[in-house]
Parts: sequence; structure tokens; C-alpha cells
Amino acid sequence: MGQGGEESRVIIHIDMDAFFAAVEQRDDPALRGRPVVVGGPPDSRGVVCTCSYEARVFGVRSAMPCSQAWRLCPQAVFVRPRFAAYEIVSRHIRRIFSRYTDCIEPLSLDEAYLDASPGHLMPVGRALVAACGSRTGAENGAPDPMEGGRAIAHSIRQDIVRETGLTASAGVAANKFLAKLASDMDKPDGLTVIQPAMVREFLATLPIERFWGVGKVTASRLRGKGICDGAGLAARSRDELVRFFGKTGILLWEMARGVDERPVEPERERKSYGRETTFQRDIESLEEIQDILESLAGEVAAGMDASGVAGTTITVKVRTADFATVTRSHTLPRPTADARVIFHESLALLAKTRAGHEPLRLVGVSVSGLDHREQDVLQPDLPFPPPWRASGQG
Ligand code: TTP
Ligand code: MG
Repeated sequence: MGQGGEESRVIIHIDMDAFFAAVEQRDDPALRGRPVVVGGPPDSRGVVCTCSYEARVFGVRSAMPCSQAWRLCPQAVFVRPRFAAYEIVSRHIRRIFSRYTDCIEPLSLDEAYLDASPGHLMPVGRALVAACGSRTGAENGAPDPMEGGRAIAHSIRQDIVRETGLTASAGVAANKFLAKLASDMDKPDGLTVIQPAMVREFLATLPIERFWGVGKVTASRLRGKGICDGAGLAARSRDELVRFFGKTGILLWEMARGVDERPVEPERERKSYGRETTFQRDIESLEEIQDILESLAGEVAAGMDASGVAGTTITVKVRTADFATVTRSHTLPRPTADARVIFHESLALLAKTRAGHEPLRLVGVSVSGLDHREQDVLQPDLPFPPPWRASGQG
């Protein structure tokens, strides 16, 4: 694992701002400028998918019970998610990315890594980088790689606003870990570039929870050893970190030095459609889990419907309070994208897990074994019909 080549990569992380809530505000002018909570009804057992930045001021957050969101912000407008609308935007932004680079790794509906290193750029991307080089007076037309990345990220953000009426934040850096941190630094509607020379200083004060792969368990073990931030991590030897954390120790040691060699892994073809929810508090009631599963099944079906796909294998995933994860699958004779069928099968699979017998912290459902035949027919092309323009204020 050499460190060579780290500085020559240019990775962009793009993340849409308050994604579901922003789509709702775009499509319904009455919601603009107001606290909007996307999820279940305020008096339901549902959870918050996301909320607008106006609602975040009151402390409302993703995965919070809706009842709590209501208490924090009684004036919020609660809206049900419309997954089909989000899928359409998601596909649109992926098409925008593909104008610039051939190496795109979608992480979720609203987030992706792009490799914008010279070898991956499409002609539009190469032209932007070249123009950036001549503007900055670089010798031999070889501009600062990060400035090339900034120009591409800037242009992508402009395309997204113009064509979808929504804003995205972007981060540009030499690897995935840093690019993702960067996109979060100036949210919403921000663009942050982390130059290689800034990395050490930037990481020194970064809390260890923000390092890639550090969950609650690793974080509390690190803190137990007095390691609270990047500087604390960088002060430990590789051997010591490996002794405490095994393979994760190597990653931690590298990340503390700004090294992350994970490649951007393009998705050849989507293999499954799934939704899962981590609860803020563990849930033991079977009825409650079943309710959540029903809405997840509806969300999965809506996403599949918008993409014109159907699938044969239904999988339910549950994670118990002690972090044990179990999946149960069943394959149907024919592909389906029907919410009722997906829910019905999920219930049978749920019965084969510990749900209802012990507290769960996560439940999820997915459909795989996809049949993509209709997909192309259903792709609307540019520009997206602009309902957000009709009402003046944007
Ligand atoms: P995020 O990118 O985590 O959040 P966001 O886009 O709403 O806000 P931010 O500006 O901070 O990026 O997630 C993207 C979408 O995924 C979000 O709009 C709703 C959905 N989602 C859930 O349904 N449940 C969740 O727990 C989270 C975190 C997200
Ligand atoms: Mg987002």
C-alpha cells in the first residue's frame, strides 16, 4: 500500500441539500421558506426522513420520531415522501455527472463520488480543466489538479440548479474520505476544496467520530484511550493502532495522515432497490416494526416504479440492539414492483427474525433480481418540467 498517487487523484463528492424536503419545496411554492418535515404524520409512530433547513433551526433531524419533531417545531408542515419524484431527480443528477466523468459511484439517491482525475474526464470536463490551467497561468497547461476539480464541481452545481431547480453541495479533495468531509463543510449550497497542503492541519482538530468507518463503538474505544481527534490519532504508532483495532487500525493510521486509497467504484448496473431505517431508540413492538416495514415497502415500490424496474427477490434485514444483523430472503416466481406484494412477502420474512421478541435498532427491505427492460423507456429527458419556475420566487 504505497502512498504514491494520492495527490494526483481528484475526487469530488456531491450531496444534494435537504434532498427530499428541497424537492417538496420546489414542487409546492407554499412550502418555500417554511419548516418542512418529510416523513410520517406528526402524531404517528413514523420517523423523519429529512427536513428543510428552516426546520433544522428548531433541532429537527433525520431519523427522529415525528412526534418529537412536532414538539420541537409545531408550526412545521409535515409532508409524506414521494419517492418517485426523488428517483427522477436522482437519475437526472447522475446524467449530469456523466457529462464530466466516466467514473461515478452513487452512494444513495442524493449523493455520489466522482473521480475527476484526468484519465476519467469526458471532453467537457477536460475542457474545463484546460481553461482553468490557462487562466491560472500554469506552465505547460498543467493546472493545479484541485483547481481543475473545483471548476468541474462548480459547473456540475450550476447544471443541477439550472436543470432541476435544486441545490447541491460539493467537496473536492485527493480522496473519498476528505471529499466527503469537504462537501459537508459549507452546506447548504457550498463548494469546498481541501488542498493537499491543508490536510494535516484540517485533520488535527477533527473529532474522531468524523473519520470514515468510525461508528459509536470504535469512537468510544478510541476516546477511552484518550484519542479524541486527528492529532491524537496521528500521535499513535501504526503498530499500536493495529494492536487495538486490527485492520481498522491501519485505516485509522492512514486517514490520520490524509491517506485513503479506496477507489471510486462505478456501479455497472443497479442491483437492488432498498430502504432501511435506523431507529433513534430500539423498538420491540412487532406492530410498530410492521408499520415501519409497510412504509419502507411502499417507498421501495415507488422508487422501482419511477425507474420502470421489477424484481424477484425480497430481502428483509433486521439489526438487534446488540448490533447482530440478520437477513431473510425469498424469491418469487415472477418479478414485482407492487408495494402490497413486497409488504406481504416482507411480513412473512420478518416472522423468521427476532422482531417482536427483542428490541431492534434497524429494519430494512430490498428487492433484487431486477428486470431492467423497461428502464430506458421511462427516462424523461432534459430539461426537467419546471414547476418551480412558474411561481416567481426561486
Ligand atoms: P442526506 O444527504 O443525509 O440528508 P439531506 O439531503 O436531507 O440533507 P443534507 O443537506 O444534510 O445533505 O440524505 C439524503 C436523503 O435521504 C434525505 O433527503 C432523506 C433520505 N434519508 C432518509 O430517508 N432517512 C435518513 O435517516 C436519512 C439520513 C436520509
Ligand atoms: Mg443530502
